[in-house]
Amino acid sequence: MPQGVGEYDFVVVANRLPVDRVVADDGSVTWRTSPGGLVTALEPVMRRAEGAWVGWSGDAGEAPAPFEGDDMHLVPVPLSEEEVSTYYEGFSNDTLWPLYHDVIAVPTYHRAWWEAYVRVNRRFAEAAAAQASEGATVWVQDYQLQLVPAVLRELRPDLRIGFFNHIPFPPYELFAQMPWRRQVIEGLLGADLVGFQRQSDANNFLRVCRRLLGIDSRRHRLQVADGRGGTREVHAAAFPISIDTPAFEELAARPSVQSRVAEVRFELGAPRKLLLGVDRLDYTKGIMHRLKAYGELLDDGVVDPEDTVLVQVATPSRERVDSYRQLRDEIELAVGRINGEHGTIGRAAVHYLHHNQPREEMSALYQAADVMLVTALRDGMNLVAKEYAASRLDERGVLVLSEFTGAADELTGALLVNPHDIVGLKRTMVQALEMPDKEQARRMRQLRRRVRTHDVTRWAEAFLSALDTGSGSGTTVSEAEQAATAEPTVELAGDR
Ligand code: GDG
Repeated sequence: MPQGVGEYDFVVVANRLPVDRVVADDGSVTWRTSPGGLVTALEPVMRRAEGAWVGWSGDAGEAPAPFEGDDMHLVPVPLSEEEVSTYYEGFSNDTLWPLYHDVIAVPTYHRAWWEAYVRVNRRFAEAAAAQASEGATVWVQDYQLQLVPAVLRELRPDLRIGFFNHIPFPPYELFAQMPWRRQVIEGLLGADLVGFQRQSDANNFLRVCRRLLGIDSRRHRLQVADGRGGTREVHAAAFPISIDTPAFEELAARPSVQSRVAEVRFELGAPRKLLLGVDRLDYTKGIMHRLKAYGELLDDGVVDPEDTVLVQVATPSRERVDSYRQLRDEIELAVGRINGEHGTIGRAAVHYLHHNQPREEMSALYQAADVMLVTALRDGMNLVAKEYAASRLDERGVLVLSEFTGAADELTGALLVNPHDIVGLKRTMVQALEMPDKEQARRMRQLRRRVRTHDVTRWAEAFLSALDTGSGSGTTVSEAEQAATAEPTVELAGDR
């Protein structure tokens, strides 16, 4: 009989619980749903499943006792101040995040951070093992918890374990930098199903397994040792995440949001054209490239600040990590320069908002924007691109979308750009600003069709049914693609 059997048939394990702590004036504590890509995506799934969610509350120190949230049992995992800085800000956000995003920033490798990562991953796995019923399904989320599947399997071989990676999975040549690369892969291989955003991410993972561990894969299946002298199968495939499309449509149609759309444009001085960027303030999002292109269009006189404005929402993120502080300074310097040169009294060229917007305001901004700029240098999916499409009930607006986002594989109605090519980006921005209504409608219909037929419910169902049956297919990797990447295994000293 497995140890520590709990009562929940479905358990999500994620770095964060989907809540923020709110302290009232009288000192009483309540919990409010918090924004963010992962929460936005899983909230509707959890509501239906009535399972348990294991995660960190967001506050360092002792964890609160488990409590009931909206139709789910919430199980806080404690992180000390030191672990927030080593496991979370350090290894997760300053080692893995830059390494998995094409080393746009230089990853930092610290042994003490790795040790904290191992310790905290074990803690999450133990907490999940204590909640899961006999034979339960456990769905582990994201790069902060890559060792959880293997620890969980060791503790509870009876479980069905899925892992979904929300961020890109890097090519072997970059992944190989990591001193603890074998341990990370072995951690992931504890799962029955490892899901990725894009086909190329799944390909990268399979290639890393082959080169580092010599594991052969037939189609998208890997044969790994089961620890009892036999083998078991691990399935790797792409499951592109999406949004709760009906909820975005309902929000967009609300009369209060509709009147806010007109108000936003009026408050911005009734510009002829409004461009919008919405991102967490992160170096992966290409905010500087976008500002550079926009600034040059103003300098060149191609765009007139009298009739065109850019609104950039840059939500605060990871503010204690150095590279994020530096980026904030760079962005604010660039915005200041553009406004200094092209703004007039009462009319800024760039409206920059560095604070969280309510959902209603986000919807109004999406609907007010003629051009949505998503210029990420690397992004697992990018939900903002999909939210923009879902919000455009009027079938107007143009999405300028980086080819380095997962969303670019699906949103063929967008104008695709390489954000590093500033000339190309400027040209595409002008094309978007000048696009006739008819072409806007044609392209927007494609975008909307895609997000309506492929919403977050479908994503979760596809993943969970593949996990359940072991036979399901995400977007699987063809044998031809795998053959094209066949390479020898590397054996280097120090890999253990
Ligand atoms: C990771 C991956 C992947 C942002 N500002 C506000 C706000 N948001 C919401 C957006 C959107 C979410 O946050 C951001 O999601 P993204 O997908 O754009 O990016 P990441 O946060 O980097 O998410 C990403 C995602 O996980 C899911 O797998 O797509 O590639 O990096 O939903 O709307 N929401 C509100 N106010 C804000 O100011 N209400």
